[in-house]
Amino acid sequence: HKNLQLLSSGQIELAKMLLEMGQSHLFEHWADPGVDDEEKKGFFDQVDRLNSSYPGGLASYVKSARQLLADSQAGKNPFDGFTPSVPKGEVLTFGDEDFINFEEAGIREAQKAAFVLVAGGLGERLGYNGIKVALPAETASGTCFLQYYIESILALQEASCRLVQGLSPPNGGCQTRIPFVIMTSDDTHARTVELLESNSYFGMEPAQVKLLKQEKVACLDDNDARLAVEPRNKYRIQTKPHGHGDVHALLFSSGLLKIWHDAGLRWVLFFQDTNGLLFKAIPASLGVSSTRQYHVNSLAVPRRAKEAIGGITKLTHADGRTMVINVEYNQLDPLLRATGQVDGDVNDETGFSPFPGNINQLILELGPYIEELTKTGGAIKEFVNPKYKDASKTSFKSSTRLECMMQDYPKTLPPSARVGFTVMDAWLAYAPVKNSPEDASKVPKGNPYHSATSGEMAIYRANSLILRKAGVQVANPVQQVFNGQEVEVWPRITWKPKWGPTFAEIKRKVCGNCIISQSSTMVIKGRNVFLEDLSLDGALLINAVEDAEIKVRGSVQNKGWILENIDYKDASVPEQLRIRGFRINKVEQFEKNYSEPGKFSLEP
Ligand code: UGB
Repeated sequence: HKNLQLLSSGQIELAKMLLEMGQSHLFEHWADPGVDDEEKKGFFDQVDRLNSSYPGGLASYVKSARQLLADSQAGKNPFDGFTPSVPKGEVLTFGDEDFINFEEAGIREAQKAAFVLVAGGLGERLGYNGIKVALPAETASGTCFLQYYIESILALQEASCRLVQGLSPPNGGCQTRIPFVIMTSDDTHARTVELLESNSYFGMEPAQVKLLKQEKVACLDDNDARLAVEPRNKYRIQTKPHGHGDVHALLFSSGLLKIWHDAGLRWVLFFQDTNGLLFKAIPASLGVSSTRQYHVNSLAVPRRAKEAIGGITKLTHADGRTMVINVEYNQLDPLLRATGQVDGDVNDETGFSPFPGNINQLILELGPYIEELTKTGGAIKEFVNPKYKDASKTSFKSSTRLECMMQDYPKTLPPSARVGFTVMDAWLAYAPVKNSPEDASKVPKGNPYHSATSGEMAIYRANSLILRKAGVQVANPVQQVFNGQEVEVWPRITWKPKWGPTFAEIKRKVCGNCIISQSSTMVIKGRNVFLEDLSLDGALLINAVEDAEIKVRGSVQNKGWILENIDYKDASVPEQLRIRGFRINKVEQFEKNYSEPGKFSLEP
């Protein structure tokens, strides 16, 4: 009360709201007027932000928190009344006729798509200090995740233009610009902007890229949802991330969905920060969305039981309602046990869990999406996960907060919504970089490491297998151990997304009798590079401008590039290399640069 005179009418309203919500403790330690007045102003600025960035405001946040905390304390099962079963979806096999047809359908639709990357998380599990999208997806070409994503979207844009409008970019007059949104947070925003600006947006037009920053939410100290005071500043409320589910409310409030709809777009594709394989799966899954008319399509891969990815599950309620939804990895096992499946989450005779693994890549049809968000404002069903001090569940070890996940979007949809999923081979579609070397080396044998080491090796493996399928003789891998993880080491093959946006396009680029040995490296940075009767045993690098056409044939043999072990504890090595456990020693290579348009023949 002593400080009332300092406050504007807006601030008095906020203060009243806090008091009515039982948050008087927030003011208990305030100094008299004249002391810390700037900090007090800062407090109300923060409350204002927390209030306006949450659908329904802080009052609604506290109300939901009390309910969820009470449910958690009572041990209420969020799936009460539901029985899980294995849902039906589209299962694709890379390279077969269906796959190729779905890819073509997807490329047709790509010009009506917008992409949304959720990149607000810091990735504490990985133990890396930078933003994850700045990490190299692989170190043979040194392409970071953000560059890979942007170049992949540009490749789709170009392929779609070519297929639908018969235009041949880059100078063919293609007007399509696929929008790209990145959700950031205070933890990642400035560094994401810096990465984009210092790299000229990796070739995308800056106006094509929009950043939406998510706000954190208030932390809660107890079951009454008393807001937690920041330990280092008594004039601030402690905050933590609310989860990737924020992306829906942010997109809705930004007005972008309406702009896209008015511009004739039809699809919104959501994806996560570190999956260097993802875009190999995008054309076919977008094709599935349009062919099957899915309002919601989740990408999935076969999942090992207890693997730390959610399971796509059909839930049937006692009252007849059903939904197809992701059940997080820590909930699937107890849910199965509680509904009569005594062994819980176990592999079946195929060696995999019968529940497909959610890789959190969602394709939503824009029209029904806007309709739904108009009702909900983008609010997603939340959950709370307090760490209690003891079994009485009356106090927490540390403050908690409400969280939400983007894949919970279908939870509010009516039963008429068409919710499906698409299962792809894991080698093709999913290789995230989430776990630190220490944690990865403890992953049970047979389960994927999800580390920087496995993420990079998965790219080489996928490219090798794709080329094999296209008719190239690619040698078998060898097993090697890096940072305590045994991985398959295939030839280090990488290419620019524009070289091969689809399998059909890759097949067009290779012909004759091509052979690549296991110790080889091939880095193709160019669009129109054709491999004909190439025999590679060493390192081959081709850098070419977009409209140079190069036919490569004959034999390349040199000492090549060698993988050298490094220890993740060796602080003299840059962190981005240390976390993968190896670096490339570039002993010898055959490198050719083409900076002018034209047709060339390369016969080393
Ligand atoms: N993210 C945000 O943008 N904001 C946030 O507040 C938090 C995260 P994690 P998680 O693919 O294996 C998900 O931490 O949440 C971004 C699925 O829920 O990498 O543990 C963050 O930057 C799970 O079902 O993953 O698990 C990143 O891009 C499973 O599919 C993304 O959200 C799992 O991913 C995911 O954050 C998986």
